[in-house]
Amino acid sequence: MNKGTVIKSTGSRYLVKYNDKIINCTLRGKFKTKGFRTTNPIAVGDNIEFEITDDEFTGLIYKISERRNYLIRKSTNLSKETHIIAANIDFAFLLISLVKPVTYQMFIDRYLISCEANHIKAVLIFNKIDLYNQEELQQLNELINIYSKIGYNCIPVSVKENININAIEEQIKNHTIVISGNSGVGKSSLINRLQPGLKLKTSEISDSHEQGKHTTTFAEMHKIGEGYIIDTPGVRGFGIVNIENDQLSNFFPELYSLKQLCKFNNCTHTHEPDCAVKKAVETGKISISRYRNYLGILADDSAKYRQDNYL
Ligand SMILES: Nc1nc2c(ncn2[C@@H]2O[C@H](COP(=O)(O)OP(=O)(O)OP(=O)(O)O)[C@@H](O)[C@H]2O)c(=O)[nH]1
Ligand SMILES: [Mg+2]
Ligand SMILES: [Zn+2]
Repeated sequence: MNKGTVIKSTGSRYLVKYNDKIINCTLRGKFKTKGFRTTNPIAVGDNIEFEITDDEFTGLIYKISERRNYLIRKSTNLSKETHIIAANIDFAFLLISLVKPVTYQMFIDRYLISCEANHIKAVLIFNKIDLYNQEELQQLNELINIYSKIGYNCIPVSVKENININAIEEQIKNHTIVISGNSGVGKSSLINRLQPGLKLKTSEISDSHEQGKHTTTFAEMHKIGEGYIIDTPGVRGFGIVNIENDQLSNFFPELYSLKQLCKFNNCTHTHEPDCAVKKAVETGKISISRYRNYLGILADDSAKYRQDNYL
């Protein structure tokens, strides 16, 4: 049996990197992921075992190695089905833009919760700073302030104007990275900037809606220097998977770190007396926008299943 890594998946076919070759593989039989339903049993980044079939460049996948971690989201409206975005990653980059298109803070928070729950270090990259006006630059500063204070690396960049791209290279080094974000924020453009030879397809955002056009349609892993970066299709929302309400606050680092100081050890930081989190919100130690998003996700359980409410 040969061991390889999935670098692209198009539903029924998988491109597998094996030494310096690319093998076009299919699955042998049915693969099920334990514990939940998913639209894709094998994701980009999975290490698999396969056998070469008729010719040198096609193969059959027999086995997936255990995943170190994976990034997962709900796939469609009201669906219980989930989609594994990528597996075995060192950092999850979230590419954000404050204009054309606007990334909402609720989207950022849902993404971060998913990363925390799956033990993946997230990095927030704010792109298109060349387009920001005074007000948007102020908003940028506020967001960087909020998120860097609670431990997330924040990198403001302009892919277009080549500003601060070296900070991203510094973060990639020899790691494996997945990059996510709304359609049109510049994920593929960033990868082209890091490795111009790739010539990934990009397109202008639409004039009327200022939204991306879903240009990238399949996740794919690309080599960048000594590391790897997985480009993914843009998404509108990031549905949280398998997190119960009583666990939710554990995935907000600033809430989690105060939990011990609440009067009740099962405090949900909503109505309870002597709640250290509520006190910290009042004194401004915890960001009100983060706390509001926490309450929003808690209160509207069904929001976990509704795309429109992810914003
Ligand atoms: N002004 C400006 N435009 C940018 C910047 N980065 C990317 N763009 C433009 O944004 C548009 C969308 O870029 P893409 O790279 O296709 O976006 P994407 O995130 O890959 O989109 P999907 O594949 O649809 O998810 C393109 O027209 C880019 O030229 C930037 O820093 N500043
Ligand atoms: Mg793209
Ligand atoms: Zn509390």
